[in-house]
Amino acid sequence: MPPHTSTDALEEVRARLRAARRAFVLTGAGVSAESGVPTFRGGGQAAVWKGMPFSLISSAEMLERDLPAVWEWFDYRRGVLQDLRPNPAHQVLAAWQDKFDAFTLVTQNIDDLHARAGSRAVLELHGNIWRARCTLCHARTDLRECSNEDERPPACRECGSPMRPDVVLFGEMLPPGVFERAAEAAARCDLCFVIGTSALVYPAMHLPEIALQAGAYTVEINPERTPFSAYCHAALQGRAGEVLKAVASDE
Ligand code: BJW
Ligand code: ZN
Repeated sequence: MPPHTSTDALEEVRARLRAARRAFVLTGAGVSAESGVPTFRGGGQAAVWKGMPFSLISSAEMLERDLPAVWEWFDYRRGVLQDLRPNPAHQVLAAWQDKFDAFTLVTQNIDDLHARAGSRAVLELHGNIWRARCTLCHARTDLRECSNEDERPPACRECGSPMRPDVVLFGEMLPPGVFERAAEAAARCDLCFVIGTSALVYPAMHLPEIALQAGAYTVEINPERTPFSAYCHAALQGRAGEVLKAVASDE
């Protein structure tokens, strides 16, 4: 059993999982932590790159001010990601997709690890680090087909304008339709998991609020307490991979 998770809480969540028909999962950076992906926050620390807090380097303001610096930050992170693999948390969630009448996996992560674990139709709220998009015509490119030595910013193949990482920075709108589809699923679920997120960033955190309001049983999995812990029905304290394996172990 993961540390700080009582047998009663675990049994209750297992029973809810067996009975659920429509499950909804929101994940954050903590779900990829056991793969070796650094989180943004947690443990009292916030990520910093070249002296800049990530809330600045990952912001719409920085994109306007210094697009090459934004590219450097995302090139660095793709370099970190390229050797990393999905972990048991991604694998348990991929196995759940065929277990319910409806299953919706929504992630704030841009690392593609859910898809690489086999999850289909993942709703990516904050985009994907492996794609670029044109700042003018919005054409998209798969960066796996380009090298980090290509020009920065890359030029759009359609119109020649500078491309940017296809991710949602602070102060930017989410991709059209994605939040709406996620919100619809949240409003219709009977079981909601919120895994590995500091529960600070909106509108993502509206989703479990919608699920709660709709009467869903709501479970948080995180080694630390978050602002959401007080509102959910069960807060399972521990690492996502370990806790999810324990939750899923009697299936
Ligand atoms: C483990 C673990 C293990 C560790 N197992 N767990 C309402 C109120 C106030 C502000 C706002 C509001 N609504 C909107 C805003 C502004 C802003 C916002 O939310 N700010 C708050 C921080 C205050 N939101 C936006 O700007 C959003 N856009 C928007 O609202 O558009 C409308 C608008 C437009 C113009 C003006 C105004 C409004 C967009 C948000 C986009 C977020 N983008 C980022 C960067 C993406 C690109 C990049 O990667 O660089 O997305 S920020 C960053 O935070 C990233 C993440 O997806 C996101 C969430 O972080 P997450 O996943 O929760 O990670 P951490 O690191 O915070 O937490 C990790 C957790 O894991 C910790 O709790 C650990 O304990 C835990 N953990 N190991 C399980 N093994
Ligand atoms: Zn273009």
